[in-house]
Parts: sequence; structure tokens; C-alpha cells
Amino acid sequence: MAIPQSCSIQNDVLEKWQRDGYIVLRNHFSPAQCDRLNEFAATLWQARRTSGSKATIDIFLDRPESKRVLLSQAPDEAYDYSFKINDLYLNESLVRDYALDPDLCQILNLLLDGEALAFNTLLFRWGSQQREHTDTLYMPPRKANKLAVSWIALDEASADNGAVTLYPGSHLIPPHRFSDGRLNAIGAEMDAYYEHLDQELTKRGIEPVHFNAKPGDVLIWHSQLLHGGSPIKDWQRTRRSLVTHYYRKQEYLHQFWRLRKHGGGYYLKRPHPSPDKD
Ligand SMILES: O=C(O)CCC(=O)C(=O)O
Repeated sequence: MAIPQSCSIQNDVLEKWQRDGYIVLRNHFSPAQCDRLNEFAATLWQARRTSGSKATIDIFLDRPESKRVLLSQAPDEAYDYSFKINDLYLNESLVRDYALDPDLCQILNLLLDGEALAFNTLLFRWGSQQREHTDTLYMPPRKANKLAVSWIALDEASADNGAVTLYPGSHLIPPHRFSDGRLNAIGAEMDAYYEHLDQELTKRGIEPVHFNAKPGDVLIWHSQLLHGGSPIKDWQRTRRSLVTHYYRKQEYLHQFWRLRKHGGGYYLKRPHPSPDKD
């Protein structure tokens, strides 16, 4: 479902983006498209030992034994706990079809005011239950605010099965700078990061909302929007989703040999991350 070219609708979308720091595209992907990606994910897991996939997976996300391993070496029991499979966009054309869907890219280009460049994907079977955060802790953009994230719902999501929690308008809070002056997380200084956000949320009267999704809905959030994964109360209900992070192509022209066209946008070709050392 592309946003029609009408200026007033584009203005409405931009107004919401600037005010709230996120937009929602209901029914963007069809039930058949959601089924296709879910089947792909199930087969990927079942065939992981023999498929030759170089992807990594972060397993037991919400537990002390959390670690990054090669997908081919993930233990069977990891499937029933939160995990994320990293960067499938690098080798899986099907994943790029969703991350760089032409209608989705049209909207991302509008929000980013430049051409979207996918540089990271995460495939989930359950909610992450990740504490609230801003994505610039992990991957700040070269150009301030020019990072957007799409979250494609592949199951229904609600407060019971770990819906994404958002803090509307929190992207307008001046970002916390760590002791080196940057936005990247420094583990020992995270208390100060959360104190800054707590104070600003209180001052601005910002309350969290759950993103209650149906399969095929897409949520797009701003890099400075505070968000997280709510606790999973009902482990009978999977909460499958594909997350993609996008910079702008124009900030990566100096790495032109890594830029690839796909669908309606571009992606950054780079090596897979390394698994954790034992
Ligand atoms: O899907 C979720 O539970 C949250 C994902 C998230 O916070 C992220 O990718 O930054």
C-alpha cells in the first residue's frame, strides 16, 4: 500500500513523523506475503545445519546465557526462547524483497529525505523483551536523525506476547551524549542515559503505548525514538517480525563498491558479524 502521491497525504505522514517519531502502515503486506516469509523462516531454522548459511543468531536474548553463535550451530532448545537472526538481507534475496519493498522504500525515502539504504536486518520469532532504548546507542547514523527502522509484523502482536512499546514524541528529546561526546552506548554509563530519558519523559508527560499489530502491518520508527520489547506473558503466541535498519545512500557514497540495488532501494553489502568467542 503506497502512500498516494497527493501532497496533503505526504504532508500528513511527515507531520506525524515529525510529531510522534513513528508511523504505521496497516495491511502493507498481504496474508500470503506474511505466510511466505514465515515459511522461509521455519525452513531456514530446520535446514540450518546443512544449508551453508553464514548468518549469525543471538540466542536466549532475555537470559544470562545470551550469546551470538553461527545459525548453523544454534542448539535446538534456543528455538523456544527469544532470539534474533542477524542480517539475512546479505544473502537472502527473499528477505530483501520485504526490507526493500518498493512501496515501503517510497515512504522511507520521504521520511529520510533521501534514498533508503538497508544495512541490518533482524528476524524474530518471539518479542525481544529488550529494555527501552534508542537505536543510536548501537548504530548512530553519519548524518544526525537520518536513520529509520521498519518493523514488519508477521503475527498478531499485543501486550500479551511482547508487543513493541513506543514513547511518542521521545525522538525530540535532545540525545544523551556519553563521556566521549558520542551517542554510542558506553556500558558503564547507562544509568546516566536512563536518568536523562526519565527526566525528559516526565517533563514532557510522555507515556508509553503498545503497538498492537496484525500480520502485514508495518511500523516505522525514528532512530531517536525510545522503544523496546514488552514482557512476554503468553509464550503460546509467537510474535514473528522482521526488523530492518536504514541509513541514507547519500551518506555511503564513499563506500560505493558496497552499495547494491534491490527492489525500491539499496542495501549495504558487508561481512556477517562474527559469533562470540567462547
Ligand atoms: O521487536 C522487538 O521486540 C523490539 C526490537 C527493537 O527494539 C529493535 O530492533 O531495536
